[in-house]
Amino acid sequence: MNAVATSEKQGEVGIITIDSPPVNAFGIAVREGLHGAINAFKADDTVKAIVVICAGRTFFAGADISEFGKPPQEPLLGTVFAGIEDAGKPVIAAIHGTALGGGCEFALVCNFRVSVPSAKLGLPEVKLGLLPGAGGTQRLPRIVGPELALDLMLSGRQVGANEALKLGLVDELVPEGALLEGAVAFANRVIAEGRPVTKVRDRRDQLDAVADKAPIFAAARAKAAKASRGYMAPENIIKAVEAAVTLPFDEGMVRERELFVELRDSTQSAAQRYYFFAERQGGKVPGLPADIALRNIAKVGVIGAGTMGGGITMNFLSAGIPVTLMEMTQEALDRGIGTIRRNYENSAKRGRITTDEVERCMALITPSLDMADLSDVDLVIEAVFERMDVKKDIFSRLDAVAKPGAILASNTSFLDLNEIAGATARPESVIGLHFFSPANVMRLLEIVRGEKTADDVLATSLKLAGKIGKVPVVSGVCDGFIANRIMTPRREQCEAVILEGTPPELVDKAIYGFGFGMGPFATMDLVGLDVINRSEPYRTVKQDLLDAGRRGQKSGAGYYDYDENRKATPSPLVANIIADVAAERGIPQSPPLSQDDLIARTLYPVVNEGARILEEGIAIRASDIDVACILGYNWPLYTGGPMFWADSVGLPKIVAELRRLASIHGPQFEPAPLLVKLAESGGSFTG
Ligand code: T1G
Repeated sequence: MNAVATSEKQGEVGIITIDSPPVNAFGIAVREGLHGAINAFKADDTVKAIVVICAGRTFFAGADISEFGKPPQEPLLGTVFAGIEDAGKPVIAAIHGTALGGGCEFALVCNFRVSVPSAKLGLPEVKLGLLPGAGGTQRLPRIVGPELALDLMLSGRQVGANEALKLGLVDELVPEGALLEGAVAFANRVIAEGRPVTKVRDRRDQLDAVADKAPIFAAARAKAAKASRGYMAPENIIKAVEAAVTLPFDEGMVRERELFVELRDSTQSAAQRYYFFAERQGGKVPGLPADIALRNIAKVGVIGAGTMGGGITMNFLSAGIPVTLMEMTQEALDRGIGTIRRNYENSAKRGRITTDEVERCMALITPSLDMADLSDVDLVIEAVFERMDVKKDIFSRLDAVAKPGAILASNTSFLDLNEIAGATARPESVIGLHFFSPANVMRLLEIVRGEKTADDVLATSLKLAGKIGKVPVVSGVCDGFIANRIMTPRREQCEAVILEGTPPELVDKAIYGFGFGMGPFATMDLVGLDVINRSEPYRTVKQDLLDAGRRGQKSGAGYYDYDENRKATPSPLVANIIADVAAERGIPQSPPLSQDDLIARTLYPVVNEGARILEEGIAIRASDIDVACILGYNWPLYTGGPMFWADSVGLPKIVAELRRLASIHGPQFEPAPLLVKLAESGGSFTG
């Protein structure tokens, strides 16, 4: 045993308590302590049953993700679990909080599981590019059957204790706050009743319940092909469950280990484990005192009830924070509030919230047509037109009515926040809160720190981000902040290469094949070419298409032609327009680029922009850039984001290609000094 594991006896019940903040992950200290304690009780004949419980906020939350990639240290989790299985006496898992991954697998090794009703169990390894590698793929199907086991492991979703009880994942629920008492009482009953000590490994009833299992696996593969295109882990999970239903347990465990190691050693899993921590780094700002006093945000004002203002409002309503929602006209206000209600009602129809919760959220809205109504709120978020004159006017008037200490935030997506702050007498209380549309769905929140933004305003905003379920990334002030700025080169290069002779459908194929949800031209057709149309000082394909009435899918034609089912086909007319524009602009033609060359041409400049964002101090760390791209632009998670991906490609290779592109297309491709420095020194962005 050791500091994290303590043992005590209550009568014939041995109790092992593990206390390893923050989440009792199975790090080496926990494994050593638990293994030692189990062995001690195994050898103690006065102990007739063992209860394992965790202190703090949760039962074991799984393996210690930070230990992956380091040399494995005995006792491995498998060794600890073997000790449990061979204890020769009943072992009861006492569950609270979130028994996840190895924590859930631990519970499955135990002979019995008791839980408080608020606890949740799950096998989320797929989110880390892994599979449950401590017997979960072999034991879970033996309890809930292969079909539900596949659903739980492929989705990584958690199940509440009540559902777990129904599924047989938990044997008994005990009252909240009385977990240990309940578990010990359960143990004493097991002893008194002389209950047979069954092992999950020996059960086959659920495996044999369905004779023909082929359809189960076919359905799982079909679903994974859609939901997890490009990810390795789902197929390995499916293979491991196939082993569970076809092989004896021990052979199934060997197969599970093979499939787990393949994933553990993959770049995809390294990327997804990196991302797990990256999301949690975004809210950490060097130099911000941990004990800084935060401003109290009890009431929020939102100016603008349009798409963004309405979505922003919902974040606060759903977190139980009242919002005064202000618009210029009653009609706009009614429309905005109507959209909010419709959104909530749609969620209720899908069973995501109850109708009571819809009404509770709607009751938190105070409609307003007068800025004076914002005099009692603690934070105002402006979400109106992206025009500096409009924003400066609003902030100047807002400054006059908002109470002292109120935070004034802009949702601007690219305007200069310092200039906006300059329109007020409280620049220290001005900050950017850049939500991504749809604001009530997208988890990314870029928190834009102005030159004069006070530390407590920044700290308050970071805390608030967590309260409303957002993942914060702190950005300095520049055009486009982090996500929009870094992804601009991809749009620019995609639009450039079609003028050089590579058709849009090949560009879309490359970007989609890399792992983005859609190619850029298909996306523009989906969104509508007229929705975001920058006016350029030269002729563009996009403007020609708009002039020809080709506004995208909604008009039956855009970069592609669409049939009545909106099936896209390349358009000869578009090809002619592209050739025309290229000729008029004197753009040299070349054979269509290969898929690899298209990825280099369109995404290496994104990496280069990321290096510049770091050099300028706009982003605090490379992983913040990765979080912003993955959450803001659906950059494929299994690559880790542009900066992690660049490290996996190799920075010298990227520098060489950028220099080659610069020699052909001009200095905009020249690699940033930081990128060159890291490439030449063998460094990395995310190492
Ligand atoms: N390993 C290491 N650190 C972890 C961790 C883990 N498993 N889980 C959380 N942390 C850290 C986290 O980085 C943060 O640190 C702090 O704990 C609080 O986390 C063999 C191979 C448990 C639901 O995937 O889902 O088991 O930032 O901010 O919102 O088959 O953490 O404070 O320094 O998220 O209350 C499987 C991952 C692992 C669970 C709590 N397990 N964790 O959420 O707090 S692989 C998981 C979570 C495995 C086996 C396989 C959540 C949480 P810091 P937090 P939270």
